[in-house]
Amino acid sequence: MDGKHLDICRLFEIPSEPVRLERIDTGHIHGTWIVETGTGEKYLLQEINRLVFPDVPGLMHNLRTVTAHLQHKVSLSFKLPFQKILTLIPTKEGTDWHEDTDRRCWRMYAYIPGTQTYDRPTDTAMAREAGRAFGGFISDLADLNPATLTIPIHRFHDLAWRLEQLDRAYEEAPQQRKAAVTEEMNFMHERRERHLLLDHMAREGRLPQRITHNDTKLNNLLFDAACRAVCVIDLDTVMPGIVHYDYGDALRTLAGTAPEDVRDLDSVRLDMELLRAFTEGFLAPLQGTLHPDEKETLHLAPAFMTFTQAIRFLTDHLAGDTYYRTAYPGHNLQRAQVQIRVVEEMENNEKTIRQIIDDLQ
Ligand code: GN1
Ligand code: MG
Repeated sequence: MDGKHLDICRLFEIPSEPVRLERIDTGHIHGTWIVETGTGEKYLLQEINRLVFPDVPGLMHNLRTVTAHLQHKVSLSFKLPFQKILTLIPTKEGTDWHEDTDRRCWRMYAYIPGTQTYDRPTDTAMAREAGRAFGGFISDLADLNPATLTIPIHRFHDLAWRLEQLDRAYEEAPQQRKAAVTEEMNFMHERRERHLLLDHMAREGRLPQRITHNDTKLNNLLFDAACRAVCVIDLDTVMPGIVHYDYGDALRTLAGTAPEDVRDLDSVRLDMELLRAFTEGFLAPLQGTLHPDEKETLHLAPAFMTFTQAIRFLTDHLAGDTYYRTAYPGHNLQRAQVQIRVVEEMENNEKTIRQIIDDLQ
């Protein structure tokens, strides 16, 4: 057991002595531990990845602002009784995070008992619930002024910039790595114009800016035993964006039939029933909110977001795996190859996706 982590836990406002820690590794960015106290309560300790989030005060300001806004919705009974909001536990000094002598930053959350995360949906009911939760998240934040938030990561879903980053990483990569990604690089360059369309529209202000979550993978939702989506987590990238980011990124992990890093690329397919169920759930809370231009272009979002993610994984592979946590050499390349397969499936099914969206209007 790591004494240092328990010492950190003691700095937070928890009613009894922390005694046990268990690391969980579902996220690719921060370090996360479940903390158990002598009296059996649980908390989540997180070390903030400062390479990814250098502006910790800005990040924590966003978290505080967004969770307070959502909590206000609960107090007005705008939420269903089982729905929970991520809750920060302050330090004993009353701050939202602790910076230690090594400049490492730590924060703590209340643990929501009886819940778990899933990397893949078990059925269409779960996909529909996920849709409802992420669509509801955008709708709950529609009356929060975007100007109250800082931008935690600039150009996060900016495809043109991601493509530049990819080209730079490729130029700077060792020859051997370059040679091994010829097929993937060709794929990215063949497809870039097609996917830049949505990027251009967002940049030119032709699509409304909303507060979006921006990291809507399925495992950023907590589900209870009845498979209801209880809580939206991982709020670090909440910032102004377009609805396409959340719709598209969610389908990347929700509608593919295999994990994000599966070895067998032939197992990667798109499950249109999961996609339909997610879309139903997502659009319901946004009924009456979306602009016709958003509805007209939403079908482009799944391939756009998956393409952007493929580029990010490939860039990190070329740059020597400095961003995403990896479990083995080539892990990011594997992830990029899976995303490429998903993009192909999404492109091939673009008409059907459009039909599904249209049928739900
Ligand atoms: C990261 O933190 P996590 O694992 O939920 C990443 C997302 C990617 C995702 C890919 C801040 O999310 O943008 O889509 O990995 N978060 C950040 O699985 O870069
Ligand atoms: Mg996460």
